[in-house]
Amino acid sequence: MKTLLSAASAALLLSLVSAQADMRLAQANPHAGHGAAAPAAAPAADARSYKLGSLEIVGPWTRATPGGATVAGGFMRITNRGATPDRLVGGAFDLSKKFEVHEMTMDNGVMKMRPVEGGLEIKPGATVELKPGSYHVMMIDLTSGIRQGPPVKGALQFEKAGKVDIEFDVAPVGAAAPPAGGMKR
Ligand SMILES: [Cu+2]
Repeated sequence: MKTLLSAASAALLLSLVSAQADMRLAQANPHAGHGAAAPAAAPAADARSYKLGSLEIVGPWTRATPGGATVAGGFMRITNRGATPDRLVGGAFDLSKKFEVHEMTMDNGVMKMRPVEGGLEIKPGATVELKPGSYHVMMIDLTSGIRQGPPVKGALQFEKAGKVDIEFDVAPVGAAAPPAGGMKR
Protein backbone atom coordinates (compact mmCIF):
# COMPACT_ATOMS: atom_id res chain seq x y z
CA MET A 1 0.00 0.00 0.00
CA LYS A 2 2.80 2.33 0.93
CA THR A 3 4.49 1.64 -2.40
CA LEU A 4 1.30 2.34 -4.29
CA LEU A 5 0.84 5.63 -2.49
CA SER A 6 4.35 6.83 -3.21
CA ALA A 7 4.06 5.86 -6.85
CA ALA A 8 0.86 7.86 -7.06
CA SER A 9 2.34 10.91 -5.38
CA ALA A 10 5.45 10.69 -7.53
CA ALA A 11 3.26 10.72 -10.63
CA LEU A 12 1.32 13.66 -9.30
CA LEU A 13 4.51 15.54 -8.46
CA LEU A 14 5.90 14.80 -11.89
CA SER A 15 2.81 16.15 -13.63
CA LEU A 16 2.85 19.27 -11.44
CA VAL A 17 6.52 19.86 -12.19
CA SER A 18 6.03 19.48 -15.93
CA ALA A 19 3.00 21.75 -15.87
CA GLN A 20 5.05 24.39 -14.09
CA ALA A 21 7.94 24.01 -16.51
CA ASP A 22 5.49 24.35 -19.37
CA MET A 23 4.11 27.52 -17.81
CA ARG A 24 7.56 29.05 -17.35
CA LEU A 25 8.35 28.29 -20.98
CA ALA A 26 5.09 29.83 -22.07
CA GLN A 27 5.89 32.97 -20.12
CA ALA A 28 9.46 33.22 -21.33
CA ASN A 29 8.38 32.79 -24.92
CA PRO A 30 4.74 33.07 -25.90
CA HIS A 31 5.32 30.55 -28.63
CA ALA A 32 7.05 27.91 -26.55
CA GLY A 33 5.29 24.95 -25.07
CA HIS A 34 3.90 23.42 -28.19
CA GLY A 35 6.87 23.61 -30.47
CA ALA A 36 8.54 20.35 -29.61
CA ALA A 37 8.65 17.82 -32.39
CA ALA A 38 6.11 15.12 -31.74
CA PRO A 39 5.10 11.96 -33.52
CA ALA A 40 2.36 12.41 -36.08
CA ALA A 41 -0.99 12.09 -34.42
CA ALA A 42 -3.72 10.97 -36.74
CA PRO A 43 -7.16 12.02 -35.59
CA ALA A 44 -9.16 9.17 -34.11
CA ALA A 45 -11.30 7.29 -36.58
CA ASP A 46 -14.42 8.55 -34.82
CA ALA A 47 -13.22 12.17 -34.61
CA ARG A 48 -15.77 14.84 -35.42
CA SER A 49 -15.66 16.13 -38.96
CA TYR A 50 -17.03 19.11 -40.84
CA LYS A 51 -17.74 19.83 -44.49
CA LEU A 52 -17.49 23.22 -46.11
CA GLY A 53 -17.91 23.12 -49.88
CA SER A 54 -15.28 20.66 -51.08
CA LEU A 55 -13.25 20.97 -47.87
CA GLU A 56 -13.35 18.41 -45.10
CA ILE A 57 -12.07 19.22 -41.62
CA VAL A 58 -11.44 16.27 -39.32
CA GLY A 59 -10.75 16.03 -35.61
CA PRO A 60 -10.02 19.57 -34.40
CA TRP A 61 -8.33 19.43 -30.99
CA THR A 62 -6.38 21.54 -28.57
CA ARG A 63 -4.84 21.06 -25.13
CA ALA A 64 -5.75 22.10 -21.65
CA THR A 65 -3.46 24.95 -20.59
CA PRO A 66 -1.34 25.19 -17.45
CA GLY A 67 -2.21 28.10 -15.16
CA GLY A 68 -1.11 31.47 -16.52
CA ALA A 69 -0.75 30.34 -20.13
CA THR A 70 -1.85 32.95 -22.66
CA VAL A 71 -1.56 30.93 -25.86
CA ALA A 72 -2.59 27.51 -27.11
CA GLY A 73 -2.18 25.55 -30.33
CA GLY A 74 -4.97 23.89 -32.28
CA PHE A 75 -4.66 20.90 -34.58
CA MET A 76 -6.75 19.06 -37.19
CA ARG A 77 -6.64 17.53 -40.65
CA ILE A 78 -8.00 19.39 -43.68
CA THR A 79 -8.69 17.71 -47.03
CA ASN A 80 -9.56 19.46 -50.28
CA ARG A 81 -11.77 17.23 -52.44
CA GLY A 82 -12.37 19.96 -55.02
CA ALA A 83 -10.55 21.00 -58.18
CA THR A 84 -9.25 24.39 -57.01
CA PRO A 85 -6.88 25.32 -54.20
CA ASP A 86 -8.14 27.11 -51.12
CA ARG A 87 -6.41 28.68 -48.15
CA LEU A 88 -6.98 28.60 -44.42
CA VAL A 89 -6.57 32.27 -43.57
CA GLY A 90 -7.86 32.55 -40.01
CA GLY A 91 -10.63 31.71 -37.61
CA ALA A 92 -11.90 32.18 -34.11
CA PHE A 93 -11.77 30.47 -30.74
CA ASP A 94 -14.28 31.10 -27.96
CA LEU A 95 -11.56 31.49 -25.32
CA SER A 96 -9.08 33.71 -27.15
CA LYS A 97 -8.98 37.22 -28.54
CA LYS A 98 -6.78 36.36 -31.51
CA PHE A 99 -6.48 33.42 -33.87
CA GLU A 100 -3.61 32.86 -36.33
CA VAL A 101 -2.43 30.18 -38.73
CA HIS A 102 1.17 29.22 -37.97
CA GLU A 103 4.00 27.22 -39.46
CA MET A 104 7.19 25.91 -37.93
CA THR A 105 10.52 26.67 -39.55
CA MET A 106 14.12 25.76 -38.78
CA ASP A 107 16.27 28.83 -38.21
CA ASN A 108 19.94 27.96 -37.59
CA GLY A 109 18.88 24.68 -36.02
CA VAL A 110 16.22 26.27 -33.84
CA MET A 111 12.53 25.53 -34.36
CA LYS A 112 10.55 28.73 -34.64
CA MET A 113 7.01 29.51 -35.57
CA ARG A 114 5.44 32.30 -37.50
CA PRO A 115 2.15 33.16 -39.20
CA VAL A 116 1.75 31.52 -42.60
CA GLU A 117 1.88 34.40 -45.05
CA GLY A 118 -1.23 34.54 -47.21
CA GLY A 119 -2.76 31.58 -45.39
CA LEU A 120 -2.17 27.84 -45.44
CA GLU A 121 -2.79 26.44 -48.91
CA ILE A 122 -4.85 23.27 -49.29
CA LYS A 123 -4.22 22.02 -52.81
CA PRO A 124 -6.85 20.07 -54.76
CA GLY A 125 -6.78 16.44 -53.65
CA ALA A 126 -4.39 17.20 -50.80
CA THR A 127 -4.69 16.63 -47.08
CA VAL A 128 -2.83 19.00 -44.80
CA GLU A 129 -2.23 17.90 -41.26
CA LEU A 130 -2.03 20.51 -38.52
CA LYS A 131 -0.19 18.85 -35.66
CA PRO A 132 2.25 19.60 -32.83
CA GLY A 133 5.64 20.58 -34.27
CA SER A 134 4.15 21.47 -37.64
CA TYR A 135 1.38 23.64 -39.02
CA HIS A 136 -1.13 24.65 -36.38
CA VAL A 137 -3.63 27.31 -35.53
CA MET A 138 -2.61 29.53 -32.66
CA MET A 139 -5.04 30.91 -30.14
CA ILE A 140 -3.50 34.06 -28.69
CA ASP A 141 -4.50 36.14 -25.66
CA LEU A 142 -6.56 33.47 -23.96
CA THR A 143 -9.40 35.01 -21.98
CA SER A 144 -9.46 32.01 -19.65
CA GLY A 145 -7.57 28.76 -19.23
CA ILE A 146 -8.58 25.83 -21.42
CA ARG A 147 -9.85 22.96 -19.27
CA GLN A 148 -10.36 19.34 -20.10
CA GLY A 149 -14.04 18.71 -20.52
CA PRO A 150 -16.56 19.72 -23.12
CA PRO A 151 -15.22 20.81 -26.51
CA VAL A 152 -14.58 24.51 -27.11
CA LYS A 153 -16.37 26.27 -29.95
CA GLY A 154 -14.45 28.02 -32.68
CA ALA A 155 -14.47 28.70 -36.40
CA LEU A 156 -12.21 28.45 -39.42
CA GLN A 157 -12.05 31.01 -42.20
CA PHE A 158 -11.05 29.96 -45.70
CA GLU A 159 -10.21 32.33 -48.51
CA LYS A 160 -12.75 30.90 -50.99
CA ALA A 161 -15.00 28.47 -49.13
CA GLY A 162 -15.76 30.98 -46.37
CA LYS A 163 -16.37 30.28 -42.71
CA VAL A 164 -17.26 27.10 -40.85
CA ASP A 165 -18.09 26.69 -37.17
CA ILE A 166 -16.17 23.87 -35.50
CA GLU A 167 -15.50 22.51 -32.02
CA PHE A 168 -12.10 21.66 -30.57
CA ASP A 169 -11.80 18.57 -28.38
CA VAL A 170 -9.58 19.24 -25.38
CA ALA A 171 -6.64 16.93 -24.60
CA PRO A 172 -4.64 17.00 -21.35
CA VAL A 173 -1.92 19.63 -20.75
CA GLY A 174 1.04 18.94 -23.02
CA ALA A 175 -0.61 16.05 -24.89
CA ALA A 176 1.01 15.09 -28.20
CA ALA A 177 -2.14 13.45 -29.53
CA PRO A 178 -5.83 14.26 -29.62
CA PRO A 179 -8.06 13.03 -26.81
CA ALA A 180 -9.37 9.53 -27.39
CA GLY A 181 -12.98 8.96 -28.22
CA GLY A 182 -13.90 12.30 -29.76
CA MET A 183 -17.60 12.15 -30.46
CA LYS A 184 -19.14 12.32 -33.87
CA ARG A 185 -21.52 15.16 -34.35
CU1 LIG B 1 2.13 29.12 -33.06
